[in-house]
Amino acid sequence: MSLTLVLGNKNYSSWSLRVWLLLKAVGAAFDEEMVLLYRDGARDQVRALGGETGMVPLLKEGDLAIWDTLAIFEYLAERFPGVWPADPAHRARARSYAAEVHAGFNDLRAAMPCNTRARNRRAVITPAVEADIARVLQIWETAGRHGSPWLFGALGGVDAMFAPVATRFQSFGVQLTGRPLAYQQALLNHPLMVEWLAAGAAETDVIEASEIGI
Ligand SMILES: N[C@@H](CCC(=O)N[C@@H](CS)C(=O)NCC(=O)O)C(=O)O
Repeated sequence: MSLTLVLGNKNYSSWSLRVWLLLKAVGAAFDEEMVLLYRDGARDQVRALGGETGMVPLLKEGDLAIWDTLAIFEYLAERFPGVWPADPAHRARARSYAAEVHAGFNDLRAAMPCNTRARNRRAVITPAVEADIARVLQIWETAGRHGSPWLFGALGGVDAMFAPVATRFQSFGVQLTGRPLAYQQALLNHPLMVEWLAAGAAETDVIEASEIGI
C-alpha cells in the first residue's frame, strides 16, 4: 500500500516539515497532497481525508489515516530503520527530546512562528521565550558527538523535530555560536531541507498571523 502525506503550506507548516523530512530521510516513497492552511474549509478538507483533528500532517496508507506528528513518527519507526537511534539509551533520550518538542516550547513557537522564507524578523523575547531558547541550545550543544553533525548519528526523528526550530532562529535572527550554530547550519544546508525551503520560498499564499516581527 502506498503512503500519502497530507501536508500544509511548506513555508508555514512546521509539523508538515518534520514528517516530510523524516519520510525522506528514511527513504520512504510517498505522494504529497497539499491543503492550504487557514483557508475556509481547510480543516474539513483534512477531515474528509481521515484526519480527525482537521490538522496536518496526516499520513495515509490505504484506509489507514494517522494524524499527529509523534504518532506518525512511531508508525514509521515500525516500518523503517533510522527513525530512532539503534542504541536503547540513545533511543530513549532521542524520544525524550522529541516528546519535549512535541509537547512544549510554546512560548518560542508563539513568538517566532514558522515562516521559512522570512528574514530579519524581530521577536519579543520574554523570559519564557528566553528559557525556551536556552533549553534548545542546551540540547543542540550535544550535537555532533556521534560521528556526524546530528544529535545521535544519522539524521533521524529527533533532528526532524528540530528542523523548524532551525528555520525559526534563522527568520528571527537568533544568534548562535559553537555546536548549536553548527547543528543549525547542518540542518538548514541539508539537501532535503534545501529542497523543502525552496518549495516554501516559491509559494505565494500568505498567512497573516505568521507574518509577525516585520
Ligand atoms: N499536534 C499536532 C499539531 C499539528 C498542527 O498544529 N498543525 C498545523 C500546521 S503546522 C495545522 O494543521 N494548522 C491548521 C489549523 O489549525 O487549522 C501534530 O503533532 O501533528
